[in-house]
Amino acid sequence: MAARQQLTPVLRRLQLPRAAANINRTRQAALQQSLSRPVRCLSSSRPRCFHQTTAVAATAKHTSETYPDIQRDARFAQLTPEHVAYFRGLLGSESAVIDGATSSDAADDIEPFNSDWMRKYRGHCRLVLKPSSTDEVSQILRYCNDNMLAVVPQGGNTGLVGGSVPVFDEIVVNMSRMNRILEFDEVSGALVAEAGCILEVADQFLASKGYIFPLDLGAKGSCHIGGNVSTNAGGLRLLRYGSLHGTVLGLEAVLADGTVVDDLCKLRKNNTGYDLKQLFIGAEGTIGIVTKVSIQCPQRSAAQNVAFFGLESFDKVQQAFREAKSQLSEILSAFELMDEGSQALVRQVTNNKRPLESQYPFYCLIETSGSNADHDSEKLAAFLEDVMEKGIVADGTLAQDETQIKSLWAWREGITEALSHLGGTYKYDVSIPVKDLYQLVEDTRARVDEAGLLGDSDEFPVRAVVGYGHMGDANLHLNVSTRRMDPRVEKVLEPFVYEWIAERQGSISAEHGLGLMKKKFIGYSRNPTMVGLMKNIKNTFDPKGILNPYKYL
Ligand code: FAD
Ligand code: 2HG
Ligand code: ZN
Repeated sequence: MAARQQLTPVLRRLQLPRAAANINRTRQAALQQSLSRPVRCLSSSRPRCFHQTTAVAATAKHTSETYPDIQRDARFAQLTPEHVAYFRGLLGSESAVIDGATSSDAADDIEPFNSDWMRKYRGHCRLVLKPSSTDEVSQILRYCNDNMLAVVPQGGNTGLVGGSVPVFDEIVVNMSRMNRILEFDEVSGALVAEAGCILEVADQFLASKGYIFPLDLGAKGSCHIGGNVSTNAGGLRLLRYGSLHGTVLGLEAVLADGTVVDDLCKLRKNNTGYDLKQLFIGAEGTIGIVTKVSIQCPQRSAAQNVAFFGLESFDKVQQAFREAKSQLSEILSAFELMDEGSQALVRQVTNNKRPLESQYPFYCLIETSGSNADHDSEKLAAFLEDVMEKGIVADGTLAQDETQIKSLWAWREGITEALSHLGGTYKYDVSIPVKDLYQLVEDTRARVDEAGLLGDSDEFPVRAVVGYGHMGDANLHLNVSTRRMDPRVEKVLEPFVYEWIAERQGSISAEHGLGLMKKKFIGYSRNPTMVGLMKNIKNTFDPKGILNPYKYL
């Protein structure tokens, strides 16, 4: 707090008058001077430290109640004590089998595997299996296929579309015990690890070798790399490192009948027929269980810098993005967008001090990663100076050390978690041409408001309609934050949002996948021929349909 008071004048000097398009000479000199000195204005509280108690129900309604039109597939067998005995015999250790089928004591232990991260989807699973090897996964699936037992592959269970939990009594095959790092080539940067390895663990291992995992996201402390591959997760640095379709070198997966597909290539180049591994990237557990992943990891940058700034309009956000690409080019590693509504909710939940003195309709977070700290921070400061001078950015701050970098990132990474403390959230993860990106938030807000559902007091189900996301990838997260779930809200939002996206040839799922949530809506982004081809692929890999049934295919 003392530090903040002391340094506030520096911040003020950084701030331009709201309408300023040009900057006079004296001001320019002051700005130059202040930008060349690092700013210390950030909250000292730890990121992701939430004070408000959750308004979300401790347990969700069962999915089977919420979606009465989905019926249990009668072809699937009911679990019997004989089935459970087989799995106990196979997996041995007590902790590898959570059995709620033959014992009623396991109800509490099973619950976390039945409910998703948002507490929006909840299944009736009575058996959780935790294999520790590819061979065990293979034997589990072969047995399930022979006995018509349906299965849900599960990683860290952080998915946001209801794909990772059962709908009825499917068996959960949880991958958390297959968590070993198997190989790392310090020359090529190829990492091979088991699917249940936690993303942050893999990244920390790589940090010790001077490398970085080419994916980063807010759920890194819980999600698995197998889950990341299965959802084709995008995250915060796709702008720099590209999608998993490019960085995954190979994988190992087990098909529904127990066949092990060994495509654990460690080479960047391999043009030998169809690239079948690509089918598993983003398949969401519908065609096989990913057991191992081989991935190309880039060198970790020696220097990281972060800037956070406020802007008056979405038009200015687009201008700032163009300038960032041209001025920061090869060192730019993230360009993230947050609107004022999303930041107000983070503030409401965390009580943390805002990075900037005033409030603006939009904020951007820019990260650079390069090899020379001084050079990169000079470049970033010069960029910030330039965009402020041109009247594109109204106010900005540069992080000075690791703690400040983390604090600034928390204003972006912490949005999803903050909203989860405030009630339910309707989430739409879309990509559309950048020029239209924020219009969706405005149109949705107007629509919810017109329906009389949006307001500041308790009588209104919707608290706020906010937008944020990966500006660098034209990926918007439209979040409708509610005080309670209310069917009227969903009716106003769906299919409106999907129609809006389809009219602009956008994608109704940029990075989270389809899961159960978007099952009905796949047709807004994929034509019948493509959906038909997907079904053919599903039938080839999983002819009895035991893998993740009821989800998007
Ligand atoms: P799960 O949630 O367990 O499963 C997801 C899907 O993959 C399910 O369909 C499941 O059946 C399948 N699956 C899991 N493991 C396997 C396997 N080994 N083999 C076959 N199928 C499998 N996503 C992004 O893309 N970008 C983000 O920036 C991002 N940020 C997030 C921030 C927060 C706070 C949270 C809670 C989520 C975020 N997500 C994000 C969503 C989620 O973290 C990702 O989708 C992640 O990749 C899921 O990994 P998981 O291990 O938790 O998978
Ligand atoms: C993010 O970018 C994640 O923060 C989650 O993809 C987005 O909660 C969301 O809608
Ligand atoms: Zn995202």
